[in-house]
Order: sequence, then C-alpha cells, then structure tokens
Amino acid sequence: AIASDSGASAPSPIALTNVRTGLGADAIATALIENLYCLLGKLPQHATRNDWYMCLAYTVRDRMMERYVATLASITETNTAAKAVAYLSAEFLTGPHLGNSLVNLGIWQAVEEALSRVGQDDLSSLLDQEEEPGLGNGGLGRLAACYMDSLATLNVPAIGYGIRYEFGIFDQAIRDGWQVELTDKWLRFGNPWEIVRSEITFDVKLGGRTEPYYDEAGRYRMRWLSEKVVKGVAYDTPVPGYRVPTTNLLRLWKAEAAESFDFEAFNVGDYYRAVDEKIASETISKVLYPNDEPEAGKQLRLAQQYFFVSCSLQDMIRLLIMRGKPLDEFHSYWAAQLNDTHPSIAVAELMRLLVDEHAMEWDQAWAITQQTCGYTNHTLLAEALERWPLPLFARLLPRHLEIIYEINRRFLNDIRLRYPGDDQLLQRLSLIDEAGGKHMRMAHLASVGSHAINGVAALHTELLKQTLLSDFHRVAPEKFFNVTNGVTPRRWIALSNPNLSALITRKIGDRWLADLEHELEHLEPLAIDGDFQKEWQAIKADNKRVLAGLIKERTGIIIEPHSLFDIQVKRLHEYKRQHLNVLYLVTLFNKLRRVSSAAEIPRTVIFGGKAAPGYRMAKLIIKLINSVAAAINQDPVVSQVLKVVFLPDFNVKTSHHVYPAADLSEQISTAGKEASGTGNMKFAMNGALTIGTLDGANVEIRDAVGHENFFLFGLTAAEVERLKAEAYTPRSIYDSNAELREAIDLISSGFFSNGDRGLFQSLVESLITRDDYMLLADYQAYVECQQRVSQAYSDQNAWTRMSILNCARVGRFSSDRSIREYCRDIWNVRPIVPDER
Ligand code: B1N
Repeated sequence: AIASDSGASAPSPIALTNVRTGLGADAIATALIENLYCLLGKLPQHATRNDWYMCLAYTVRDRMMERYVATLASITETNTAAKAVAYLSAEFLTGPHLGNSLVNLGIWQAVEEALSRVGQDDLSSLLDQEEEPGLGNGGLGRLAACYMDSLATLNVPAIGYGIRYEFGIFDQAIRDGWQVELTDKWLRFGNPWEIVRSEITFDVKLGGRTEPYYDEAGRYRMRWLSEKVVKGVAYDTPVPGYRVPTTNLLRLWKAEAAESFDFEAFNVGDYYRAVDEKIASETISKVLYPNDEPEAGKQLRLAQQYFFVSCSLQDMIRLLIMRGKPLDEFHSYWAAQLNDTHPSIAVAELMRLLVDEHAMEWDQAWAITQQTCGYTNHTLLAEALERWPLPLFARLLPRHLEIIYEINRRFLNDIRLRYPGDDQLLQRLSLIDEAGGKHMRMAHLASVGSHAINGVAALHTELLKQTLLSDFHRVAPEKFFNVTNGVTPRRWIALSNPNLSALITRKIGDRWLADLEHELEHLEPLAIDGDFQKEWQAIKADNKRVLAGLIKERTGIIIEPHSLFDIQVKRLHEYKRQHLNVLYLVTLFNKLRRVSSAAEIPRTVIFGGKAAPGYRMAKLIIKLINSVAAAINQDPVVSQVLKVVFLPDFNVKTSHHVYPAADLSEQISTAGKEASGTGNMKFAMNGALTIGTLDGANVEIRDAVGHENFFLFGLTAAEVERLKAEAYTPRSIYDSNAELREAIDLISSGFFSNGDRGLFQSLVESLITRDDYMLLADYQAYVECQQRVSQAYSDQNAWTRMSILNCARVGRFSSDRSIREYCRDIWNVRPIVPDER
C-alpha cells in the first residue's frame, strides 16, 4: 500500500519515507521544502515561481513512483503472466502533466493546502508555469494521450512508445493577420516529469546493403551491413490512472550518436567528423513534422518512424526475455497497436528481428507478427496516405525492402489461388504501387501484417470498408472492426471544468469520472429542474468570463460574456471548412449593415488552430478570418451584436479554457472527410450544442444526444459523392444565390484587404471553379441552420435543457469505453491490478 500520513503501511521491501509518498498536506509541504533545498538548491525567499513549479512537479512525481515501479514489475517479472499493450504512435499530445496528475492521484486539495503552508497561495499560477509537451499535431496525437490515461485507469498494463522530439509542434503567433511559426523549445527549463533510462538503449541501423551468408548450422541467411548506426535512449514519463494502483508509462526515444569511434586512432579530422556524425544522429528526434498529413518523400520522416519502431520492438523483446518467456510466445504477452501507418514499418521490423536476428522460421515469425499487430486507420484523404518512393525506401532500409517483397510475394500468391485470373485485384492489393514511380503503400503493409484493422467512427469504418480498403475487406472481412474514438473525462471535464465537475458530483455522486458510460446519464432527469438549470447556467457564464479574460489578454479584443459563444477550434484544413464559417460571417455582416440589428442574438465567434507551415491555402484562411474579424469588430453597428476572434496558438493548455466556455460547437467538415473528430466530444461533454454535418463521430453524437438537441445541416457523404460524380458546378450556385454572391464578391472586392483585390483571389477562385469541399453546396443549409441556432438560444431555458442533455448523454464518448472495446475485440488483454506492496 502507498504509505499515508494516517494509516500504517504494510511491510515493504524498500521503505520509502513519508516525505516521498505521503498524500496528506503535511507530508507534501515538507516535501516541497525538501525538494526546494535538495533538488533546486534554493532558499524559499529566493525561489521563483518556476522554482516552486519544479519542486511541486517533483513532489507529485515522487508520489507516482511506487505504483509506477509496481506496474512496471508486472510487465517484467517472471511470475506475472499478463499480456500488455504497446501503443505505437509517432505522436503523443499529452498536454500539461501537473493538473492531470493531481486529479488522478486525488491530491488536489492536499496540494493547495500544502502550498499555502509554505506561503504559496496560487496553485493556478504554478499550473500555468508548465510548458506543455506539444508532441503531436492534433486529434491523432491527443487520442493517443487519452488512450494512455484510460489504459492506466482500467488497470491494463501498457507502454506508449514514441519519439521524444526536442521541438514539438511550433508555437503560433499572428502578425498582421498572418500565421508566423516559432520553434517550440519545451525542454528549455528542463522536464521534471521524465526519467532518463540511460541504461535502456538500442542500436538502430540505417542504410547500407544486405548480404547472404551461411550460419553455423549451414542455413542460408541474410545480414544487413548498414551504413550507419544511431542509438535510441529511453525517456520514461509515468502515466497515472485515475485513483487506481496502476501507473503505466510513456517511453519516448531520443536519438544519439552510437559510441563507436575509436579514441586512439582519431586525429583532428576524425574528431570533427565524429562530432558531425553526432549532430546528424541527433537530427532524427529533433523535430515533429508539423503536418497533419504526411509530406511526400521526406527521408527524415521515414528514418524517425523506423527509429522509434525499432527501439520499441527491441525493447519489447528484451522485456519478454526478462520475464523468462520464449520468443515464440511474443504475441501472448504483447499486443502492439499501430496508430495509423506511421509505425507500420513495425510489420517488417518485427519480421527482421525474429527471422534475421533470432533465427526464427518465416512462417512462425509471420504468424506471430500478425497476431501481435493491430492497425488503426485515421484518415481516408488520398493526400494523407503514406507512400514511400521505392528508391528512398531501398536506400534507407534495404533489408526491409527485401522482407516486404517476400511478404508481398506470399500474400499475392495466396490471393492468386483464392481468386484465379483476377490480375486487377492483385495489382490493387499489392504492397507496391507500380503506377508511375514505384511506391510502397504503408496502409497495405499495415493491413496485411495485422490481425485487426479498425476505423475510428462508425461512418468512417463503413467508408473504409467500401473505399480505401475495400479489396482487403473482400479478402479478409473478419479483420475489420469499428472502435469509435473517445476522450478522457478526467482531463476534459474534471481538470478543465472543475465547477461543472463539482456540480455533477454533488448531484449524482463521485463514480461518474471512472464510469462515464453508465453514470453520467443520471443527470438526465435534472435537465428540466429549474434550480439545476440555474446552477448550470451560472457555471457556463463563469467559464465564459474566464475565456473572455484570456481573449482580452491575448488579443486585446473585448467580448461580451452574455453573447452566444460560437467556437471552431481544430487544425486549419480546407475539408474542415473554417472558411464556410467565414462565408456565414460575411453574410451576417452584410445583413447587419442593411437592417437594424436590434433583434439579432449577440454572438461571439471564436476560431483557433494551426496551419501546416507549407499549406498555403490554410494560412490564407487564417488571414481571411483575421481580416473579416477586424472589419466586423471595427464596425460600430455590427460589433454591437457580433464579434470575431482568432485565438492564437491553440494547444492543449489553452483548450482547457475553451471547451468549457462554448455554447455552440462547430463541426462542419464536408461529409465523409473527417474520420471521427474528438473536439466534438469534448465540447458536448461540457454542455455545448453542436452545429454539424453527418460526418465522423458527429453521426453517433447526434444519435446519442437526440436529434432534437443537435443542429444538423448539409449533404450526406453519399450525396457528396453523387454530386461529385454528376459534375458539380459551384459557379451555378454562386450565380443563383444572391446572398452568397454578395459575400464572395465583398471578399474579392478588397474590402477586407485594404483594397487589395488579389489577396484572397486564389481562395475565391478555388471556391467558384472547383470547390473540392462543397462549401457552396452546403452554404444555404448552413446559413439557415445558424438562424435556427440563434432562435433556439433566445429561449435560455430550452437551450439549457438541451445543454444538460448533451452532457448527460455523451457518456459513451469516454475513452474508457473505446479502450474496453480495443481490449475485448482487438488486443485480448485483461486488467490486472499490480501488487500493492
Ligand atoms: O485523427 C483523429 C480523428 O478524430 C480525426 O478525424 C483525424 O483527422 C485525425 C498524418 C494525421 N487523421 N490523420 C491524422 C496526423 C498526423 C500525420 O502526420 C495524419 N490525423 C487524423 C483521431 O482519430
């Protein structure tokens, strides 16, 4: 048991002192001072705010270590025989650790009290001090972090494997309305949450060539004579479950130079070359690619993927051997999940490790590989599918190319026998795309090498089966599953909306945070309770005031907390259609300049999100939002009822203040394009109503909350496809819709760009001539739907009832539910509670 202030603890093989483990305010206060002296070397009167943050962080980390060690033991000790999950992901967007740890350990109040005893009265300013690890782009990376929280909370032993990027996602500044990227130096002041495991390192080979040889047993084998070797070093971050004994870990690899050079032989030239090599090696984990879709043909990106996958699989083999298990039981002790295709080289690397390094027969190695791996697809967008030019692949991973050819040969042979004469089918299924310059299709490699393939929302999985992977679905339908995404209520309700959380607990007890699916619905009867509605409204109003304060501080814009907060926060992308929202704003602007605005429901429309640095249209949309915002906010009449804000640098930390303050959640992607969305879930959990299309998880959210509590508009995915096939002509919509034409023409006229008619021309042009994302087709429906929203908001009681129902009915979008489904359908793993010593 964890030693506590009050209770006596069971005998422990290693006695940790109360200062390191005690969960009461006394022990924590003592620990703060001790850490201040012993770790930071400071007197309290000289300690800066950051010093206090650091010693609090160490104090909290200490309190996770006993559980962390016990959980790790359950993955390493010979007498425990449970299967563990390896979640392989190029991104983990954890967000700040401190607040989340306090929630999960249940020591928020004790820490507040301890801080005040040492003269620090402001926990929130210390929470603010933490620089978040931005090791992800958006939904995919944040999903991995939610899943790590749920795995620990459900007592499922798991390791999240990824890359310790020195620079995470760039910080966004807005200058003159344009996005400017600044490097994210998140490690600048040190990282108190990680533990470097200098002894856990693996060599990773790159480049060179292969060579056949005969081993001692006279067997024909292959070896890889690489051109270079880099070393991966493990950095572990504990991941505490919510009030349970399990504390899992995130193990991120940093690239370093292999210590290979010979000190005796070196001369000056070699010395500098050695240093150059060190720099080149470290480049591999230097920076996160800031695109939410892959950038074609970047060798460094493939090197990053291979680097972390190889280290992780070698580590998994090491841990298996530590447990005294034979290699042929690998799949009985590990379930490896591939978070999109970014780690899909794992299929070939596991084969290489088993066959080349451990001399296993191909068939057995292949059975193990397939039984171990599962593949989650996160996108259908053609431009987001990973394909590697064969020459690049061959240069970096010559042995893997051979292995993949062999996988492909056997796979296609099998298909040929089952579907004789269908050469087209073979070409479509092949791991190699022969058209044009040859490419490796990573989604195919992941699909062939996995026993389970899943999409991330019901609609997405259906489309996956019908389009992108239809041939795989035809030849192996039993491999396909849906696991609708979910988000952790610990971070997205308890931490970010503490007042709402307290209200919910007061009404339905405190079990809901650990069992959202079954408990949250107990709020439902309160939806029509007048007193409860008042409390609900008061909390929303408070949250809106907090966000208004943040917006004033960051942008100087003053907004009206009583207005309808209409929010669209997510990466900038044409398919997400932030510019459809803008077309509506310009329409509203035109209308409000013409007619009296007296009857208009006041709105504040808030945008946030980063654009990939090389995505010109997305950056132009940011400029457009800011330009339209400036015109609206300046207009003395219009600004009485409408304000528009672009909140710079949207990230996890900022988002804690955003979701709880929303009245309306914008989920307006072109149907069929957003695989799931997860922001949609965070908004609904915090009582926002959604205006959205039938896309991704919106479909399931609408079914859950009730169709009457959701603002639906727009074409369905099937209608989008049909319209495209019938030769869609956006210009005819432009010609026939006067309001739309007026809005577009105002943008073209230079009104929002100081008379510069050229600035937004490419955007307007693309809408009128191609409109790949069907904005014009959905425009009228969107405008009318927004009118229904305004009308609904004018009845505050009815709105509040809908708001409560949205929250009460989205329990199934907890990531705990998603993880239970992965455990049951895909991983075949069960919870185990680590030995509490
Ligand atoms: O993954 C999220 C989904 O909720 C979103 O709908 C989906 O767009 C997102 C390449 C991606 N899909 N693909 C990526 C990220 C980085 C990268 O380099 C692709 N992100 C998604 C969680 O399922």
